[in-house]
Amino acid sequence: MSTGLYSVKMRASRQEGGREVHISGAEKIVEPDRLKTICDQLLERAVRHSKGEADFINIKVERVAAADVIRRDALPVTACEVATAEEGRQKLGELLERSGIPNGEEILGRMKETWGMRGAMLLDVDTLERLEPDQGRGVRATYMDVADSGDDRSQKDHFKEALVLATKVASHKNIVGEICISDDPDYVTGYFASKELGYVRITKLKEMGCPDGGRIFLFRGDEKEAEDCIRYLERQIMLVRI
Ligand code: PML
Repeated sequence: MSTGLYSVKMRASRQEGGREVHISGAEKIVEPDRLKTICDQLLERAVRHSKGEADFINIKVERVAAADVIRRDALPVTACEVATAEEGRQKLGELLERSGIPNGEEILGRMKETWGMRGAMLLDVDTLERLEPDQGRGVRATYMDVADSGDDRSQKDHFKEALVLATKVASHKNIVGEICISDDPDYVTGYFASKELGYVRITKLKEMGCPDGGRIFLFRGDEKEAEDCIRYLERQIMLVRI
């Protein structure tokens, strides 16, 4: 029996007025016998997206050694119902405070720098310095999936994909929290996540129809730890038990 797995990544975009507009992206880690089905499903997702037609679709398949994969339980999930985006933002401020993160208002004000970035901002919570080597791109948390492969994977599941990503991100020792607002105009639920507070869903963080969204990974540590954290976020392979 083969012990290898495959990482499959899909990315779809369109050129608009000389710039690349992101349409859809997803990734999976799959057993060899599911590789073709998953590629078909991701292709299907790329060509039928509410953000319109793609003119560039990339599907990248890489073999990964089973020994390089680590497994973690998902963060515990709680939900916080709010009536307005303003109330949601206040909730984020409270969660930052409860996490011992200073400068909450300033950090929330930095969210707008993430609009349109492919990756996340990696922010030193004490100095408020951005730590990504390429600030236009940000840091991409990648090489992760749900541990159980019996799922129907043909539809995007914002919650499940975000929980997997948040679990991987929060598992690094120097990450003290994460803030996420979806960039999907039809999806207003976002979250705060950390080792201590788990994954806290906030039901409204923006107005319906608004395309602005992004992520900030909140970091505390030194320069060498920042390098290790970026390597971990971008390269470590993780399967998350949900
Ligand atoms: C995204 O669009 O990628 C972010 C999804 C956030 C999911 C929030 C949730 O439903 O818990």
